[in-house]
Amino acid sequence: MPADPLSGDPVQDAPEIRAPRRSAAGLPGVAHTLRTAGREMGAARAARTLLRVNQPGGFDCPGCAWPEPDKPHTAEFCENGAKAVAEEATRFRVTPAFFAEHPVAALAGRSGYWLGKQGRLTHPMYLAEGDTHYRPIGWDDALDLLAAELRGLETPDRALFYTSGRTSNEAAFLYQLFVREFGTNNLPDCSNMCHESSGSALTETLGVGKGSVLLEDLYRADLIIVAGQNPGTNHPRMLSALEKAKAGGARIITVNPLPEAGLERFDNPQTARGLVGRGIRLTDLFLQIRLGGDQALFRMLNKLIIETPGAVDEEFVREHTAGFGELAAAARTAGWEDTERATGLDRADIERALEMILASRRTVVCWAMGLTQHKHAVPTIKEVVNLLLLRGSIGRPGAGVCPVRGHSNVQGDRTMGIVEKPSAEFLDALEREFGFAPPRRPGLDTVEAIRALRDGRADVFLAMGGNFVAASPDTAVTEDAMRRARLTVHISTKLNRSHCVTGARALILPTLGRTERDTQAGGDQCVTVEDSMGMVHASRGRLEPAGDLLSEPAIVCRLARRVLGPGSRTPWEEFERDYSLIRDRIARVIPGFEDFNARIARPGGFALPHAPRDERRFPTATGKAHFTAGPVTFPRVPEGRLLLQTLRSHDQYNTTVYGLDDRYRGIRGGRRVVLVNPQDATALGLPDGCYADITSEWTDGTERTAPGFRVVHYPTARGCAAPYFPETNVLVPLDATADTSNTPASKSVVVRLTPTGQPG
Ligand SMILES: Nc1nc2c(c(=O)[nH]1)N[C@H]1C(S)=C(S)[C@@H](COP(=O)(O)OP(=O)(O)OC[C@H]3O[C@@H](n4cnc5c(=O)[nH]c(N)nc54)[C@H](O)[C@@H]3O)O[C@H]1N2
Ligand SMILES: Nc1nc2c(c(=O)[nH]1)N[C@H]1C(S)=C(S)[C@@H](COP(=O)(O)OP(=O)(O)OC[C@H]3O[C@@H](n4cnc5c(=O)[nH]c(N)nc54)[C@H](O)[C@@H]3O)O[C@H]1N2
Ligand code: SF4
Ligand SMILES: [Mo]
Repeated sequence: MPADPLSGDPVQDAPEIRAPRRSAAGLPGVAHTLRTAGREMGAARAARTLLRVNQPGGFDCPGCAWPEPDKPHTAEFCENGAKAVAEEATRFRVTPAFFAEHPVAALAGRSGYWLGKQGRLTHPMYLAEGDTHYRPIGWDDALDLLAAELRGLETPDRALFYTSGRTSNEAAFLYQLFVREFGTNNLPDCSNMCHESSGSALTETLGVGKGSVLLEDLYRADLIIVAGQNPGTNHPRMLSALEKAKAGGARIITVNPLPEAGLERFDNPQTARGLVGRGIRLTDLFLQIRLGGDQALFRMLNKLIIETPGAVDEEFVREHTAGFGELAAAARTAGWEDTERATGLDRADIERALEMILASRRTVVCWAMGLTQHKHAVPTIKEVVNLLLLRGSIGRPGAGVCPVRGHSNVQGDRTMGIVEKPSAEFLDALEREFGFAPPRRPGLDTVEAIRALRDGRADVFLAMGGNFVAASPDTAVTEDAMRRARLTVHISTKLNRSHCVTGARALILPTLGRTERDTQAGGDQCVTVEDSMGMVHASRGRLEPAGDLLSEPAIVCRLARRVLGPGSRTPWEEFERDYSLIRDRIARVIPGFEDFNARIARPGGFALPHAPRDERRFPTATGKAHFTAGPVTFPRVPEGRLLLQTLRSHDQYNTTVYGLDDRYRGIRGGRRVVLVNPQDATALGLPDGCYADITSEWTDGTERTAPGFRVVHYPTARGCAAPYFPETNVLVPLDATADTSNTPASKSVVVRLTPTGQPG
């Protein structure tokens, strides 16, 4: 059996293939939830803990960023939320004894799945230069060591400060404050690989880089378009919201190369009918689009809207927008032949979509990684905005843009200033409040950070959560780059690959998760998060901490005091003692957080202001919403090649693999599968169940191979293929990124499949 060149794991994990399911959740989902949670957490503890997810006084689900409804049920979580909780609240532990037993080189040979299953990190650990094992280190020594390294840098810009999106608002605010007081804007984050394209497109066109709808808007919509998103797996409770919207008369168009289980049918496990019945059909029109065809689709729809008398909301366009003429001129040139080629859709389907759009006064478009991770992601999302502007569906109840965010607080982290290219207003506000001059030079994003490490322009890499080497593109290049660092440091809850592929020296700083009690000198603390719809609320964990852990805010405060010394006027010690003092400062720096402490006392929290939604005000340079009209593009794929997207199975959270099954897609017991349209597979000589190597071909002539994937004949769009990440990140070239947002284009990789073995 061949070994994976990076992990050394056997690559043929012999997945079993069955027919995909058409509906999501229902009884199998409930059974699965209880089984997983019980195994990791123990049955009684699991039951007690899960009852506090998303409840007032409880903790925020560490899964995705989908908002809670105002009046929660007693069981306000989904199967994948329960898995996220179980993964964090597991009984298993990675102790100093574990590290004594396993050399780092051996850990680097294990799969991410195995590493994650070992349990929670319990002690700070240090890997000295040339040493074979991590050894325990005290908190003071660990932080002294890191501080000395940072202070010794030639310039603060030689340090990189990554953030993943689970970090609370309080920790994120302190972290960026420390990093800027230290003197750099090098704050790459997971958003750079995620919704950066949405932020870029929305800021330019609407003036606010966030979604403009609340849950109530979904319930009031006439039409919801879900493009490039798989909510059944990644935002499961969105299906309950879609169900409710349908009950209120909404229709749903799904745009996706894959027929995804939940969007087809949904068995709501919180209703008796959903548990035992056949579920409700959610999608009214399924547009099985080719990867990367969305810009062409939306441009054609916009052309048809403009050409239909009375279809454009002229009053809205006149009062609130600029650039209509340019869009109208560009749209005129859109032709059916090109549109059909780009989208793989036929004219009749697009015309049916048009009818549904024209019949709707209140339209919401939801999207996720299917739109953001393409070379032309930003213009694609701008084309979505064009459609909503043409119809006046921005700043009207029941209508708007809904980029559905990933990590549970990734949106909040951005609001708190985790951004490598901060606005001048934000820096001015920090300067006023804290009395230091923040650096004005733009910092490095994720891809630029990898280049800096690769090229010897950075020495220290510090991560607030996440699994940078596994989540980032071009695994071989990224791992090589990381090995060139002088010191790599991870503030983490669970063991992962980033702890095994390190710089010359490495530290693991174990931290509290959402589910755990956070006790400081000032008493038990809560933190806050912001969901995908800009709702902010408190989160309070109750479980006993898993080991000798410090909270994320405490780690930042203690590090900041060591690095900045007495010269810092920031009251780091007080911030560590009492998080409400951090919130008082947030309230003074970030608009929308006035009376922060008082307002989180209210169950459900509060909504941040959103000018386009609340008052049809567009804080762009011109004060208007902008139509945009760039050229339409789509990925070209040479003969005999396929266009590959890398996506999530139902049994993972990004790089955290919960299990080896993708129940909805009929895959069991393995992850190295690639879904291919049966006609394409047959034409390429790839029988169902055969094994193949996947090789990506990049424009500079370089090739990258991921060996040993089982080919699954699957009803995806023609010309397209889909395996899971992170195994296939090795195929995504570092330079293959979206224009403007620099997000890795991990949903459009040109590949060829080379058969290596017959069906087993
Ligand atoms: N259980 C679970 N929940 C999660 C996560 C997880 O890993 N596991 N991750 C979290 C994070 S960080 C994020 S960002 C979100 C991700 O949520 P999603 O974006 O739903 O995640 P993906 O699995 O990447 O799925 C992309 C979807 O877009 C479709 N797609 C791909 N390319 C195209 C295209 O060109 N056009 C169109 N129209 N569709 C396309 C795919 O077929 C797939 O259905 O989920 C969050 N929630
Ligand atoms: N090919 C490909 N690559 C992708 C994507 C894709 O679709 N295709 N998606 C991209 C996207 S959308 C994203 S968001 C990124 C995700 O990139 P990351 O956010 O970097 O990765 P995760 O796998 O979510 O990080 C998991 C680790 O976070 C740590 N952790 C968990 N909870 C906590 C906590 O509360 N505090 C701290 N300090 N640590 C914690 C644990 O140690 C765990 O191992 O991956 C990106 N990479
Ligand atoms: S939808 Fe997301 S936030 Fe809600 S319970 Fe499920 S994983 Fe957690
Ligand atoms: Mo994400």
